[in-house]
Amino acid sequence: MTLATNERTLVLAKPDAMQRGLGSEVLRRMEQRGLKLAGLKLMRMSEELARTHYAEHEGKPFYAGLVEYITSAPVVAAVFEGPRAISIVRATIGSTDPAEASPGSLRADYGLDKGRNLVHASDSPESAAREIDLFFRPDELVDWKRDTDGWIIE
Ligand code: 3AN
Repeated sequence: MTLATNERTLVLAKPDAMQRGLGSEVLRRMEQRGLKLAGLKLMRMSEELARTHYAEHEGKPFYAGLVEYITSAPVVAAVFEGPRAISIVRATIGSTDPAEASPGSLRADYGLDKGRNLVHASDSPESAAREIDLFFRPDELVDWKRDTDGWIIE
C-alpha cells in the first residue's frame, strides 16, 4: 500500500465565472472533493501576466481575444494540493469544450462556450510548477495538515 503522490495545481476562476458569481462554486467543488487549499487570492491579471500564462497559444486565432477576456475582470487564483491533484482537478472542471465535458463537471454544469469555460487548471506537473510560480510567491503558499490528508491510497 503506497500513498499516491501529493501534487499542487493552479486553479483560476476566470472572469466569466466571476461575472456570474461562481467564484466560490469553483473553490467549493475542489475543496469538497477533498483537495486542500494551499494558496488563494483575488487579482486582476495584467496583460503581461496573461500573455505569459497563455504563451503556448500565441499565434492562434483566439489568442488576442483570450488575453482581452482573461484581463477583463478579476480572477480568483487558488493552489490546491492533494494526491493526484492535477488530474483530479482537470476531471472536476471537464473538457475545454463544455459540449464534451463530463456530466457533473464544472464546465458541463455551467458552460456552453469553449471561449467562456469558467475555469483554468494546470494540465501537467510542469505547467503546474510554472503557473504556481507565476501567480504566487513561495511565502504566499501555506503548508498545513488537513485531517483527510493521506486518506486516498493507490
Ligand atoms: P484548457 O483550459 O482546458 O487547458 P487550453 O489550454 O487548450 O484549454 O486553452 C486555454 C484557454 O483558451 C481555454 N480555457 C479557453 O478559454 C481558450 N480557448 C481554447 N480553445 C479555444 C477556441 N477554439 N476558441 C476560443 N477560446 C479557446
